[in-house]
Amino acid sequence: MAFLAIITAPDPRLKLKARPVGAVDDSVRRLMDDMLETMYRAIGIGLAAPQVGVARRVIVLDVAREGEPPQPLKLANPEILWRSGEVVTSNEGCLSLPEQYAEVVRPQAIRLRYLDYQNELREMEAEGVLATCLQHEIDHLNGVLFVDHISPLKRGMILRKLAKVKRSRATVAA
Ligand code: GNR
Ligand code: NI
Repeated sequence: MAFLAIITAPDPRLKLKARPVGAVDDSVRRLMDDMLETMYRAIGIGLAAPQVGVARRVIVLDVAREGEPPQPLKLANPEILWRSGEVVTSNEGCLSLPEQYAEVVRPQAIRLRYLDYQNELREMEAEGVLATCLQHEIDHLNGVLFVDHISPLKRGMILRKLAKVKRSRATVAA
């Protein structure tokens, strides 16, 4: 297992459309395992491969709450088959937009198809926090961040703040 570096915005790699994997083989399984360890260490509930610089359609999640048994999920080539008409608003954060949060409206439930850790084609239905997190991760595979779902004014405020933090860190490092 290895910890991977998480990319933060602004970075062009977060805007790319990731390519599907051909199959979930040993190298994809290693990526999934490393991503899950990286996600747990960063105290996130999801992580998409583009966030660790890999432009492939691979995501991991665990939305179990503290004290509950872990529920790790490792998915490749996830594809949303159905979205509920009902929507919910959640306060979202992102490991690639550290310490930034905003209310995002998304379908409350979804049905999706994906390849599992054994390379089996599966379908699942999700609702609530899991559905929100799955949609957030699948967005990453399409180069979309949660700030792309909010008003341009709020998006600008968050992205400017992050760029400023990055500039000041770069100055200290130089
Ligand atoms: O850790 C995370 N929390 C979170 C909270 C609300 C909605 C989505 C998320 S996903 C995020 C981790 C992350 O950046 N995944 O891409
Ligand atoms: Ni994210």
